[in-house]
Amino acid sequence: MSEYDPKNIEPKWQKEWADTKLYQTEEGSDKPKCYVLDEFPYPSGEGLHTGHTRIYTASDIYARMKRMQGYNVLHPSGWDAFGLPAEQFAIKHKVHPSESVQKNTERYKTQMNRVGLSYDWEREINTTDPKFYKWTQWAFLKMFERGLAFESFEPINWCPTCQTGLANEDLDGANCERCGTLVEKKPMRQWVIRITDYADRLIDDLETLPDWPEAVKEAQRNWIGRSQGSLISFALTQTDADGIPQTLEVFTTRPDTLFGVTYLAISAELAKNWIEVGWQASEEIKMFITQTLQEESKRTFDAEVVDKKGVATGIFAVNPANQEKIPVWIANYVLSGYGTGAIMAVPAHDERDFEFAQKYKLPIKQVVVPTFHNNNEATSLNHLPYIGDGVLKNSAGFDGIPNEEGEKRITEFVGGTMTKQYRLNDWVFSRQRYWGEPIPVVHCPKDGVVAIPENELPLTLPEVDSYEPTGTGESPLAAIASWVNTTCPKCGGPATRETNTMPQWAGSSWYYLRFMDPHNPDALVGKDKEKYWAPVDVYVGGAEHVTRHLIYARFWHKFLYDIGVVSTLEPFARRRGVGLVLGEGGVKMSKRLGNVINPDDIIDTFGADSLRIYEMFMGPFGAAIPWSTDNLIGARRFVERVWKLGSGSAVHLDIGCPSSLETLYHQTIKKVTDDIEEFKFNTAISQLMIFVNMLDKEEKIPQQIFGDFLKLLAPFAPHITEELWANMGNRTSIHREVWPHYDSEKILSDTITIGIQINGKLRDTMEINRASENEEVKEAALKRPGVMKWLEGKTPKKVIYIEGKILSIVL
Ligand code: ANZ
Repeated sequence: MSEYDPKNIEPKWQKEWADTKLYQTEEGSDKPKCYVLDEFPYPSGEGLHTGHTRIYTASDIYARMKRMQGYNVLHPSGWDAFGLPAEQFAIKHKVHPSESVQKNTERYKTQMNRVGLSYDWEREINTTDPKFYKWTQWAFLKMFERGLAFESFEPINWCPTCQTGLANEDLDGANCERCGTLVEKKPMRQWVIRITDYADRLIDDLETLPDWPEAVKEAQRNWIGRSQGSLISFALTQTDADGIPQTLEVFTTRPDTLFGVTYLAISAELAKNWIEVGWQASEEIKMFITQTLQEESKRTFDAEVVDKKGVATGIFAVNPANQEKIPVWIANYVLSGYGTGAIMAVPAHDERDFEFAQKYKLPIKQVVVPTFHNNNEATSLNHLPYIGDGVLKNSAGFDGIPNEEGEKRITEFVGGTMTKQYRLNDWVFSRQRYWGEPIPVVHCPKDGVVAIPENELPLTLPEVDSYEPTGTGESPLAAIASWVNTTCPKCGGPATRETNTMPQWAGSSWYYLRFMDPHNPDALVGKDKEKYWAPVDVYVGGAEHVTRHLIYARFWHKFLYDIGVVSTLEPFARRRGVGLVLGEGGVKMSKRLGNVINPDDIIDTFGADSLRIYEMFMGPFGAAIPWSTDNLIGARRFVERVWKLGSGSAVHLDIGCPSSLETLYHQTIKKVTDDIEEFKFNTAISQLMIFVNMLDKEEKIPQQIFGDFLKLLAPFAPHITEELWANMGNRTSIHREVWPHYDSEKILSDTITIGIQINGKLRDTMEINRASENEEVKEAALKRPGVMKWLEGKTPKKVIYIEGKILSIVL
């Protein structure tokens, strides 16, 4: 029997699989399809990390099982290679981004192959390939045609370090998500996509996704932030003064509290607009505005916590419900980007207004009282602000009605309109940087912004000498006169090209469609192929993409649906999220801490199969888990045991299945199948471990049983299983075998096998009668020699028995 050495096994099979195109997707197959996708990587200079391999191994296991179950599986990968990081890497290392992207993707691909991932590389795509981004540009032009992509001059987030405009999704609180710099608001020309037109559908269609984790759906709902409310107009009194409008409109989610309004408040930005059109504000007011605007980004993100400050304008408004005269204030907690930038303040029923009113001694008028009549009544009546429901009082003809009913009635009474507001902003879609898709429009002095004709796509990114940001708010492309100066497709006169580029989220918003039909020169995706493959059946990725990439991609998909390119309303039927791989001890892995684990090193020392088993066994797939070299060694030992079993003399050809194995055999097939389907890889592996323990005890193992065991293990450890399978005399790959079936009648037996864990590690297994009492099981377990040797005479701290499954001993 030879020693187990993955170096003799793994590269050999990887080459064989590549040479025989074992994982190639079938074209025109009449098998049912299964599209298994993981978020394609951004090929950074650092290479693959263990977080990548955790995701990719999981989707690989799933794809491998599905292939064996008879599905035509699409399991591709590629490169999300445009964007700031690639460009910054290039600037730092003084190479053209296309060169470093090329180098990095090659390294990634080699690494991915060393892990034994079963991608169909015939379908590899790269977002920076003109053949790919032609279709990113094409989709943009379709949006432009329909008025969804437009030029805007609103102030946007500007990162002074990255020297580019950013979307809200690119921020981490008030800071640039990439470099951590506090962003500024900068008015500048930019391209924007009207994603807010899709806000309702992006929320409502989440209901059609039962296989998405509820937490992900909730995060999306919050990000889109839909509020139902009313727009209500207040007449202003000093309308003869310059710059002051006749009426002020507010957005409120609580029109029922209109009789309780004691002041109005406007944002500093709105006040500044009034001054710009002629309002003669006092020096004190101007100072307040300047100060508040300086705190802009802090206010935008911490509106709830910001220290409330304000100044009275001297202007008054009339409450349309009761004709009361109320003052208009400027307040720092009123934001310009939400609603109308003006609020009606109801201190009795809103925390922020309450705090403000107390500070500036403004009246507080209660108009909602709780309806319950219990002991709490007195205290809750006196406790303001009261933000709950109840009945109206001090509200003239509406007194005594439930406040919810008052929302509509009071809005109608004052001639307001019911409406919705969203936290989601339109998508700021231009970057003042080099390494992105050129935006395919020209600026013509006569015809304005004109789309370039479709047959001129792709509009390729020209070579530049200097791709460093200019810092002027212009992209480096602006410096290439020969590229910039062109003719207008409409009038033929001189025109200039748009020099901003698209954000790094553009290509990833639709790339999953291209894998279905990667080489099609005539369409983004062919109709038949889309019909067959869509939607993606399982999409695996990280939590950081829940409110960015996943919202952008869902939006892009819905747009393509509207123009007839795709046939499904949603791109991803099922979403599974991975937990982080932390450094040993539970801290984040980072270069700075020097605790980054490189999968190449692990493969060199332990082999890819052990890495795969370890990363899947480390804990529940969605949980953040610290790296543990001890447990990695445990995974390697398990792989070695399988090797010993398979290359020893126990496996026999012609014997029947001993009854001692039969039940566990069927149970194992069921458990592993169900667990892979549910992404419970850790428990699937522990079942396989239990089975190996059992096999180990047999003098003779029927070949068919051992073969089926190898098939169940094959998705997890594709190399060793292929080797042992071949050693059994098989001439075709185990990865094209049929997945084992279980007999449900044989699963229920009087006896079951449970695992015994000691300090979290599986040390023994035990057969028990299904009907055994829990205490009996614990007692029996502690008397087993295989357990006692670990106890070393000590009494365990805790013995936990999870009925029928596992007994866990804590020392
Ligand atoms: C009066 C009122 C009474 C309000 C009450 C709340 C409670 P969401 O749920 O986030 O949509 N608001 C409106 N525009 C604002 C802005 N630009 N900056 C800061 N606050 C703004 O919140 C909507 C509520 O937030 C609105 O309803 C308004 O205050 C405030 F008992 O109007 B409310």
